[in-house]
Amino acid sequence: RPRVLSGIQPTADSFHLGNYLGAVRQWVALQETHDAFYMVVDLHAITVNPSPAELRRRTRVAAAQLFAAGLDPERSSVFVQSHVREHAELAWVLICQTGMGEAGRMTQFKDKSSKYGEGSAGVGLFTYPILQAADILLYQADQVPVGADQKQHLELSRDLAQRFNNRYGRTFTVPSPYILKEVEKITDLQDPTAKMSKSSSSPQGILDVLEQPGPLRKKVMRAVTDTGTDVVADDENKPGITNLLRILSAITATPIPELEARYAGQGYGTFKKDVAEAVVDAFAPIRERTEKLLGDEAELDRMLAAGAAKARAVAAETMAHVRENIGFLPTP
Ligand code: AQP
Repeated sequence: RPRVLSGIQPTADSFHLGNYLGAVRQWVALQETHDAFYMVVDLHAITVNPSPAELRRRTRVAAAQLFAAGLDPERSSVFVQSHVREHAELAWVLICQTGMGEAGRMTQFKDKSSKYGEGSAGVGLFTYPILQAADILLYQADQVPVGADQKQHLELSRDLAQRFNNRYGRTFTVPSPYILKEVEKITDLQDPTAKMSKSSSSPQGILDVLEQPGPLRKKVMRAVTDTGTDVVADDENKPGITNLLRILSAITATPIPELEARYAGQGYGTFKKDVAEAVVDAFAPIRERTEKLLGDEAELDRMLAAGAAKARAVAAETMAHVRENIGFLPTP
């Protein structure tokens, strides 16, 4: 079976609809056909310096949501990144293979660092994509299911794998992105050209998986739509309606042309109501299961320990090859 790997940051109290449709739902589907590794990337989350209590809480909430969304601990290795020490170790090795200019071209760093003063963004934020390359290469992943915002980082992972293999002999599988065009960028409800994001969307622009039905419905009904009344997909002129069409299409597995035909002549109101109900119906069971899983922390931690043990076995093997190939003496 080909291997698939991906990760999600514990940087909020809930995942949002973009994380769910763009990433987590694919993860659940891929565990049926792939050897699957999925992690909560807490080493990435400390690039923005959360408090220890917040990080602990969010890491467990993130893990619980992954299981609640359908990841099966029998079929997927679900773990917390910091439980596998090799991530940090390989990141250092790869940092030493990366050019400053190459790292400096990453647009996510430019976006995220722009809110800090000149030169004040953390070095961790700068090296974030290199740690991400280590995450992927450690597991010899063939495919990495992500949203469109991760394309450039995946390209760096591929470059680093190829460079290392050329310099030190075949060590890493060169990974490919797995991106579903239809859901690669779910956008902010209030700013439908920007991606829905944990850190930059306003509360009105984001639909959280753990949110109650009332607020979810309200936000969809108040989503920015475009002038006109036709429910048709048109990225240029109707980004708001197009985003809602993509959401309804993905959740209900209905092609967009079929939705356009169904809502022809009905205006935006009925359509938005249906989108709201679809979101509420998709999220409610995940919320309920997440709450249940969080009610037994000891069991959740046991599930994560089992995932970490499976991950560690693979990571240790890759790291042993890296150490040997790069010329480190055998560990005494
Ligand atoms: N709006 C989106 N549409 C489709 N996919 C998305 N993803 C994120 N936003 C969208 C995908 O979700 C996965 C996990 O994301 P992450 O936790 O690594 O963080 P991110 O990509 O940086 O997402 P956020 O919400 O913007 O988080 P913050 O604000 O913490 O940086 C990834 O596969 C991502 O592509």
